[in-house]
Amino acid sequence: RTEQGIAIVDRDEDGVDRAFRADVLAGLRQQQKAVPARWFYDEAGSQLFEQITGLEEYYPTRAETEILQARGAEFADLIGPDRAVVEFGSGSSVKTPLLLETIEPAAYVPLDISGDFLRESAAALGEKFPGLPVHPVEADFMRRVALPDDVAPLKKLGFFPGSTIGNMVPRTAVDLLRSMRATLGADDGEAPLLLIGMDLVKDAATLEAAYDDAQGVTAAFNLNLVHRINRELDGTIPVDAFAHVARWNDDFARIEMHLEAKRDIAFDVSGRRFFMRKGETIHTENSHKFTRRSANILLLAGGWTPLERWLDKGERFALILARA
Ligand code: AVI
Repeated sequence: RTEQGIAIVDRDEDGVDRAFRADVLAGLRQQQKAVPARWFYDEAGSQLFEQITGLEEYYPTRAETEILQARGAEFADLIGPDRAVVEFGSGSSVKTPLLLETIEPAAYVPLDISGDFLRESAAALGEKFPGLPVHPVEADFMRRVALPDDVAPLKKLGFFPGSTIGNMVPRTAVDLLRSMRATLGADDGEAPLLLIGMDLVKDAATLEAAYDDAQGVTAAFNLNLVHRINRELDGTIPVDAFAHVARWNDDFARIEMHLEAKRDIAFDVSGRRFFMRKGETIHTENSHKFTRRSANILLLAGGWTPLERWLDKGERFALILARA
C-alpha cells in the first residue's frame, strides 16, 4: 500500500473506502466516540481547510508564511544549497515556493497519499521553477517511503510545515518523525535536515477562536465529516443534531474538536445502529500546541536534534530546523 506508484485507497466492490469504514465503525463503538482527523480531507473538506487558512482568527498559516518570508536568508545559510527538498504532504501554493526560492535546492520531492493533489501541486511547482527536477511520489509518508533513484544520492532536507505534526498524539508523532528519518536516509550518508512547523501554546481564547471562527467555516469543516459519512457509508446521521465544539485541553496542551449531540439521537452507518445521548460527543481532531521544551523533547524522541528555531513577530508559531 505504501510503495511508490501503487494506488493507495483500498475500495470494496461497492467503491467504499475500507479504511474509512473501519475507522468510523470502530470509532463510533468507543465509549468516547472518535473519528481520526485524516478523514476530514475529502474534496469539500480540503476546500474548507483552504478557506480556514485565510480566516482572520486562524493565525498559523499567516504566522508561518511570515517566518518563511522574513527569515529565509538565515535558514538558507544553515541549510546550504543543492539539497533535495522532500516535502511530507503536497506543497502548499504559498509556503513551498518561499522555501524553494531561498535555498537553491537540487530537486523537489513532494510525498502525498492523494495522487490528485500531488500531481496538481507538482505541476504548479514545475512551472514556477522551470530548471528544478520535480519527482512526485504517491505514498503514505507515515511509513518509510522509497525515494526515486535520482534523488537517493543527494543530501536531503525534509519539510513538514503547517504544524500538521500537532494533529497526531505524541506516540504517532514520534513514529512519523522516525519514519521521516528512515525515508530521508538518516543512516546512510550525510545527516538529513528537517524543517518543521509547530504551533505554540498561547492563551485559550485565541486558540479556541482559531478553531471556532465567527463565520462558521471551521464548524462547516467539522460537520462535513458527518456529510461524508452519510454519503460514503450509507449513513443516516441527522447533521442538524450536531454542534461544532472547539475546546482547549490544558492537560494535553491541545485544542480538541468535537461534534456534540444537541439531543438524543439514533442513526445507522453501514447497516449498524448507533445511539448518542444529548451532550455526548464524537471527538474529531486534536491540534497539539508546543512550547520550546515540548517541541524539543518530541523531536529528540523522534530521532532529531533541534539546531535552530524561528518565530513570527507575534511569537505564535515556530519553524524549527533539526538534524538526524
Ligand atoms: C492541518 N492542521 C494543522 C490544522 C490544525 O490547525 O490543526 C487543521 C485544522 N483544523 C481546524 N482548523 C484547522
